[in-house]
Amino acid sequence: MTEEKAKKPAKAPKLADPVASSIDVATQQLIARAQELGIDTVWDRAENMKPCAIGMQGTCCKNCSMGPCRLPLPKGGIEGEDTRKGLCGATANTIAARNFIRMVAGGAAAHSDHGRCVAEVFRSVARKENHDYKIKDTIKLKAVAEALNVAITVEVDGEVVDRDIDEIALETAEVAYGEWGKPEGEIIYLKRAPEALYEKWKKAGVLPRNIDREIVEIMHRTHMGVDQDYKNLMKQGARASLADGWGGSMLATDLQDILFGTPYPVQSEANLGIMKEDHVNIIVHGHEPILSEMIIAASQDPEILDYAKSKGAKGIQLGGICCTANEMLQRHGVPVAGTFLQQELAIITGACDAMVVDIQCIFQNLANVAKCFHTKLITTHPIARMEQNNVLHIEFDEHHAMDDAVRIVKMAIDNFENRGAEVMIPQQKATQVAGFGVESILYHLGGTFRGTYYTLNDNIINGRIRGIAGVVGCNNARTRHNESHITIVKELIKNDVIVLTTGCNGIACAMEGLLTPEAGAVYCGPGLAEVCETVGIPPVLHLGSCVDNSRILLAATEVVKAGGLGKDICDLPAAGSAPEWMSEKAISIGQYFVTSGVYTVFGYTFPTAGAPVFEDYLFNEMEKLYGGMWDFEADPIKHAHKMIAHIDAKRKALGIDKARERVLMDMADRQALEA
Ligand code: BF8
Repeated sequence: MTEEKAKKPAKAPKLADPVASSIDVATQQLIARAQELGIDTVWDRAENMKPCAIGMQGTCCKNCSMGPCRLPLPKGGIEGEDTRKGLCGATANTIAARNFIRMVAGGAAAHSDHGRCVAEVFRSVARKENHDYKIKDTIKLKAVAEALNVAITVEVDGEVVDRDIDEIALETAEVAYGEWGKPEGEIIYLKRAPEALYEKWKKAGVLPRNIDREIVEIMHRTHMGVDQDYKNLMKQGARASLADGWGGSMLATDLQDILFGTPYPVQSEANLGIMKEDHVNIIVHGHEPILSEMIIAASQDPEILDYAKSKGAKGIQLGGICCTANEMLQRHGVPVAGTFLQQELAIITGACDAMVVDIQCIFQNLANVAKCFHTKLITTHPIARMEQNNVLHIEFDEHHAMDDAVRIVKMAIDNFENRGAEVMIPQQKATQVAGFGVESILYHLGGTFRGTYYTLNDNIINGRIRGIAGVVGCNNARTRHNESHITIVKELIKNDVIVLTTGCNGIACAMEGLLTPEAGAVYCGPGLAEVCETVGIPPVLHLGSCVDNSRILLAATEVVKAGGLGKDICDLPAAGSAPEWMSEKAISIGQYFVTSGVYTVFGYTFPTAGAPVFEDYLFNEMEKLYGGMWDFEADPIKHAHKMIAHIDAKRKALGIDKARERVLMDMADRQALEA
């Protein structure tokens, strides 16, 4: 290299175009604001670092130090035999399958370890070792106990009486906790699935034994020189995904509902405009409601509120980011500050007095952004710390949870007076109704007297509702923020497909105003609009955080049980989607949807494109085993229409594709349809 070349000044980093980065005006404004202040955000970094093409194709193996072995797909594809192989001889299929199921393991581990923490808190409450948390929902406790084969009644002197609730809680806690590592048997909740589906899993040999074992086995099988058959690798991927969806995630949801209350519809708001200039703003970010529940309680304490007022604030404004947002929203109506991609922006408002984080989806760059403002960035979880020295760590311990929460909230209040002049809170926020779940859908669509899913099924059979879509998942800085989420959801509801949402899709829909009953008349086809108006529900039902995708599995099971739409989840006119996915958790969720019989389409990119044979196995062959399969479509309109085409094919198979006279069906009518 010549001296002249070596001295060439480094190029200034490129800046993202705010309008091209997001469809949301508040987000655009704050990206521009960050650029004015010389602070980089995820969108700027995405401009300056392109992803590795071979990694994106799923065919880079770095599982041993002879590699990384990189097997890119040749331009124009493979002609004839695929002779690509790594140093050990691993084929593109083996490498892509290993990488894919390692993503399943990562996602399943994240959800399930979250579930384990909740199970530990629940157990400490049941053992009466903990006084800050209490059991809030004893009805749910009894339902969960029964699902875990724990008796809720007992015979006394020949008479069956209710069992003591503390005893039920204790036994439920022990049984639930055992699901992570019991030495024998299978995950108990698998029996909650439709019988036909359980039998399919049994036949395929994928019934998970316990949660931890299936994740560990993925790490073993994908170690250098172990499993070298992509079909066999995927068998374990399917098994571990079930351990997540019907195991760790479902237990997380259930135990959270028992401890903190089962969600019912609540009205709230969404987007960065929920922050208030004259209030202490505390943004809680992450996933486990164990932290956020206590922060909510502390910030509502009259003494703490007086303390905030004594420091010149009018009150305390809590807001959530990511799935913590969804947890606080669905049980308390706490407004949502933003999606995964908006986390840096909450600090860039200059009005965030504390950002409190626990686990998952947290950018390390928050620490760098916080350095530019007065914001206290507080990590709280022993497994999720940051190296930067401006980050405070207050370890949240369930045994003195309230004390920890009070300390954190007071720290935010004390920081209120340190705000600089650079406050810029965007105006944008939208009204939303969230907090739906298996139980509330039962009530809303079934009514007080018909508390079942029959009415929903009748409306599907009649054709008012064409089908059901589960649209979930992340944002991704490689695609325009929220654009695919919103385009796909609007296209679905326009075509009378009711949408169940969770995670960052739920937040995106809230920001767009799709989570209001009024959205029915504005965006829906005539059938769905009529249902929304009659029942008073939004066309997009927000079911919570990403672990709450388990609610979608159980809602689908309830639809099967109500009759008239087949005997298995794969018979339903239903489809799944993650338009802007980025996380390993999304792959695990997608896989347990597929293994449970759901046609599941991912947007942006698919991590197996470099191994067409393996990809074909996921996209086509898997359906023969489980009734569900993967698909990929980056274009949001085509993506929605692939889902609608699948829904229509299922309607045809059920014989409900022809326009019918709209009659309320009774059981005999439904049975006749099934025959
Ligand atoms: O678990 S949707 S970006 S926040 S991973 Fe993360 Fe994705 Fe958002 Fe919740 Ni889920």
